[in-house]
Amino acid sequence: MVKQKSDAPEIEPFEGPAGGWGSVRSLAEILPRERVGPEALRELVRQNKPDGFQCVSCAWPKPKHHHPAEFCEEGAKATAWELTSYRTTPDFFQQHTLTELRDWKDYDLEQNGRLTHPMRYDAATDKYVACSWDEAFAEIGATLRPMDPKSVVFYSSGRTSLEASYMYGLMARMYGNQNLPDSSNMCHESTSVGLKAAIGVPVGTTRLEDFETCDMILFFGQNVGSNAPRMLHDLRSCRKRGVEIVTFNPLKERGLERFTDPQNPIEMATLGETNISTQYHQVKAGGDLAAMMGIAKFLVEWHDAAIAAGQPPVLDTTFIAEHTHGFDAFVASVRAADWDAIVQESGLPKAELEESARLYAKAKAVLAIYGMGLTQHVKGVENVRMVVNLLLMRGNIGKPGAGPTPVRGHSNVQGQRTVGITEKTELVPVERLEKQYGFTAPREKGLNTVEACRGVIDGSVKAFVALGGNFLRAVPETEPMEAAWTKLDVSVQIATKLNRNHLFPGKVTYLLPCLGRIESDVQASGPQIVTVEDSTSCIHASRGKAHPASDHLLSEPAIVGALAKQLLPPNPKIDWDAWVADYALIRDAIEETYPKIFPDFNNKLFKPGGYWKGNKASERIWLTESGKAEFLAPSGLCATGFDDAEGRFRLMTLRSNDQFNTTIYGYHDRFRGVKGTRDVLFIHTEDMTAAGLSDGQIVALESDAGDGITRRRDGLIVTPYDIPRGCLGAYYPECNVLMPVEHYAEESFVPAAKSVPVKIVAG
Ligand SMILES: Nc1nc2c(c(=O)[nH]1)N[C@H]1C(S)=C(S)[C@@H](COP(=O)(O)OP(=O)(O)OC[C@H]3O[C@@H](n4cnc5c(=O)[nH]c(N)nc54)[C@H](O)[C@@H]3O)O[C@H]1N2
Ligand SMILES: Nc1nc2c(c(=O)[nH]1)N[C@H]1C(S)=C(S)[C@@H](COP(=O)(O)OP(=O)(O)OC[C@H]3O[C@@H](n4cnc5c(=O)[nH]c(N)nc54)[C@H](O)[C@@H]3O)O[C@H]1N2
Ligand SMILES: [Mo]
Repeated sequence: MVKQKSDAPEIEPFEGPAGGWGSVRSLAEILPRERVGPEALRELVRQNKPDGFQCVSCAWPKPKHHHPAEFCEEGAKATAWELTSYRTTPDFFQQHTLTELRDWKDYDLEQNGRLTHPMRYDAATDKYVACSWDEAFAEIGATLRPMDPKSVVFYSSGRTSLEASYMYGLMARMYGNQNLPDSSNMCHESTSVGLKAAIGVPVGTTRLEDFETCDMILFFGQNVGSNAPRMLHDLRSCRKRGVEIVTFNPLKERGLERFTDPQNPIEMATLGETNISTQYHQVKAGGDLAAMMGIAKFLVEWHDAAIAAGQPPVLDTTFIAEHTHGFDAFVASVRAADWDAIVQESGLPKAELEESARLYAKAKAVLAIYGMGLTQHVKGVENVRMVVNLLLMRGNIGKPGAGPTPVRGHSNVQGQRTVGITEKTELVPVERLEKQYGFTAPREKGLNTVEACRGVIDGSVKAFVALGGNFLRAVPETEPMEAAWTKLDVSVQIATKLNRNHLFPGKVTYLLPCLGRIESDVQASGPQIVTVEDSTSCIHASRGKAHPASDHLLSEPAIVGALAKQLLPPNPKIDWDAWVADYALIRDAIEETYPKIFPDFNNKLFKPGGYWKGNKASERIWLTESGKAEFLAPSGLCATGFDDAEGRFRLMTLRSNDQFNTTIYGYHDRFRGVKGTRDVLFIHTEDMTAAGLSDGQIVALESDAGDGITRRRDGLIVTPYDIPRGCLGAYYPECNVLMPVEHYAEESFVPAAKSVPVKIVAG
């Protein structure tokens, strides 16, 4: 593979819709880009179907009645990325030192292709060298066994199956810790914390069917066209029924504006398109608390007036009385909120908030869909709680067509939590595990992602095992983290492709290549399936059929099983080899640990649309402390957690439509009109002029967190854009270098990636 350069940058507005011919053309570029064979096309047809494999991209649910092609442009990219014909072989590693590879871009590292052999880092030559699996497991085991379990971290990224995740969490607990941070700690943990406290379940309450019965959608901070494009079909059907879609997003995201269904020949031929949002409010980054407070304030005012005039109530007083707690304190805070402050903090005129409140006041069933625009703020948990407040005011939880609908990220990130990947003791059935496996499980809370970062930096974390992901690149504080990584005693990375995390070795370092979910996984008992849970709590089987990228790959369950055998003394109650030989036995074990969630697990795997694990809040059973759904008054109106100051901007770190998290598929962000570069800085024209900058000028950003630490990102192209004043946009992960590790959401510890305090400096 020749290292590729990005093209000459070009930035101009994109006029087309989401989907449409643009996505077809994009597909026509992707498949050749990865030089995939005919097998990839065969696999695309099996994608997201009941006997096929579950897409390795996002967690959006798969419908019961699927389309002929049940994949989107992004799903196709993810499939092609995994089935690429490029390979990163021992020969490649012979030719490049890690020092040299650290100059490569994320794109070039992954584009180099699938890892083929287990590799050990050799400090003398600064290269990875091929080794045998036995050698790898033996040395990792010998190094980790005598270590203090508290100094070892077991990270996982949300793609890993339920089976591998269950084994991994169990292995960590038997080894002696709950240091199980996962990608969800950087993502929807604000949801898990906020919803659990408010309505007693850590997940959304809705399912795909609810899109058929809602009459309004509130849509906050999720970029559907790039990050969950299959949802566009559901939104389009909603629009055809006249459902109002009211969107809050600082940026005009194309998928939230217009969509042409690539699977609809008439729409494609006539260049027809569906308008998605019926109202679009360009709220300031961090301004949603204020915007929602404005809507709540209108509702309360209209309710008071209606009652005074003897008209029907605007608030659902019956529901509130029967099902909720904390209403009076919440309403007092709504009454006390000041309109000028609401307008100032949201960045939205009062009339716009009134328009959305009008629709909300008359809607009968409302879905509130949201993503990282709410969760990745210092007040991310309060954002989630405020969504719940709004829904509760009109009884919009626990009835058809209504409820909170967080859009999860990785394809099994929600499922990992379900089967024990968590640092929190209260989220695992510890006693059941102890009985099932005859050991004493740790009770001390483990490390989440932010705490793991602190531990790496201060040296208290001495070993790091990663089941997938690209931790170093995904977390804040890039430079100190990279420097500290090389002081680790052990770094074990289980991965499919080479990424930047792999280029920072510890003293003992292994890179272990695994099968991807699309590939055929044959064990002693025959071909295996794995399972995943989608964003709506539906569990699906996934059967990989593609030929593995190399004969030397092991599956994730096989790698975890082999590590467990090394780390733990023999235990008559667990036969790791038998589990690896037949994953149905792992599912039996999962069923034994979680009998209510997985009854008869092995017999329900292929249900079209998945099988639903149930959700008490959707039945209006509230598993909260008070036994009711909880209102909570927010502590303020601004979610950023820092004060505004002269020259200080709120930086949103964004995904393009040509990346999956730290995996960069290419340098085009079609919907935002950016071509050939990721080094852009989106800025309002007036902010640009006020700062004396010009279009196309190269500048740098510096952290303005007031903690005395210099963090800097150079080489950004000033790009005037339709973005609220005082806010900036630039791409993740390149801008993580600007994020302080201590800038995270209160309670959930999610890094606050959507409002990073920065200032613009000369480039
Ligand atoms: N193709 C593709 N699919 C993906 C991913 C990917 O990288 N590529 N990543 C996966 C993962 S792990 C996740 S978590 C999801 C992420 O999917 P999203 O939740 O869509 O996350 P982001 O792309 O970070 O963008 C969030 C949106 O929030 C808006 N926003 C930023 N700040 C604010 C704010 O303060 N208020 C409001 N209302 N909006 C705001 C941004 O303009 C942007 O449109 O997607 C998953 N799916
Ligand atoms: N600034 C900023 N930072 C962010 C975010 C943001 O919006 N802004 N978003 C955050 C979010 S929501 C998330 S979820 C995290 C993502 O953090 P991670 O989940 O850690 O990162 P990914 O980029 O998804 O991981 C990509 C790597 O996973 C490996 N991989 C791919 N498939 C497989 C597989 O099947 N098995 C194994 N073992 N490995 C595999 C490949 O080697 C690939 O290089 O980043 C977070 N960081
Ligand atoms: Mo995520």
